[in-house]
Amino acid sequence: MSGTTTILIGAPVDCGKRGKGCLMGPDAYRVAGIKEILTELGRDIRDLGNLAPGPLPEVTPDNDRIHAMAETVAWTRTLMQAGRDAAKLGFPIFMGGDHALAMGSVAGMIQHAADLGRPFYLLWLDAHSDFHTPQSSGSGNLHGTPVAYLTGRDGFAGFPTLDHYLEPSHTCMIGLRSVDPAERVALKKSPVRRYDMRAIDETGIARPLGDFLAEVEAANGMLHVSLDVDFLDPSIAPAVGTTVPGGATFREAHLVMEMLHDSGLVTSLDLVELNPFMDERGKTAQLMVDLTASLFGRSVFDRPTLNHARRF
Ligand code: Z70
Ligand code: MN
Ligand code: MN
Ligand code: MN
Repeated sequence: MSGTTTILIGAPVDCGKRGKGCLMGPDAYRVAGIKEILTELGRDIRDLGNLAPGPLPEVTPDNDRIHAMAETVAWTRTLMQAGRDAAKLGFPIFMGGDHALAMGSVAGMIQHAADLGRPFYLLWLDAHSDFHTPQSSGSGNLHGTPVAYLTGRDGFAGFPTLDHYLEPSHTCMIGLRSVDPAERVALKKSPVRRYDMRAIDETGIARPLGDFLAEVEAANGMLHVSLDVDFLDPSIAPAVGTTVPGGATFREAHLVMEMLHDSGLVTSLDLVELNPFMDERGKTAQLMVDLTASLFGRSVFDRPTLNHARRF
């Protein structure tokens, strides 16, 4: 991980779906001690506080199912700029907020990587593929669309046009178990790498992740990790709007974070979909912070061999 400065960006985005509560996420991470825990791991923390979306643009949604498009566009602009600025100073952590925030956070990181002339990669840890366009989305919830937007799929008129888009082949989704038919059709035609829970059961989670990390390393890429609470099994992470059974276990999730740490490749992170209103005595917020600690190097013992990318 480059440098020691970590920039906490509060992104209380709550417009990506109808159910409310993700706006409390950033403060729940602070209460769970994100700053103190990362400080202990040697990071120099700057907390930018909670951002607010800019002025609402005049936009016309593609269809009347789409929920809160203007607000989502405003957040996308704000987070793209804030992320781009933060990435010049250190490692940005976007504390969500729902997954619609990734339209801005990841867009900013893509532009930052392009500024540096480095290839950009995205690891999407989620039960969902979030690969809908505004046309294919049945729910109209824009938190189900960021990967489609970021890879430059058609249908996002009114959203910011990007100078650089994400290469679909540089995207890896792990944890999938709720993919809608239209997303499945689109993914089938796309080189996005995707691993569902069956793949994890068959090979373990280390293999697909190790393969992807080896590719990022070979390309000298920058890697953004977008961690959706529902990647985790709801028994360990209940604080989420729609629970999907069969998620990653505590040990799988920590292993992912430990491997990411050892790879040294991760340059930015989203923590998304935490709904503290649905939590049980803060356990989900605490787990997300503990996983972040693993990503920043917390471990029981030092490992003699770094670079898990080559070990699986
Ligand atoms: C479904 C939709 C979704 C959560 C993303 C679900 C999207 N594919 N849900 N994250 N929790 O509505 O588009
Ligand atoms: Mn998601
Ligand atoms: Mn999800
Ligand atoms: Mn490539």
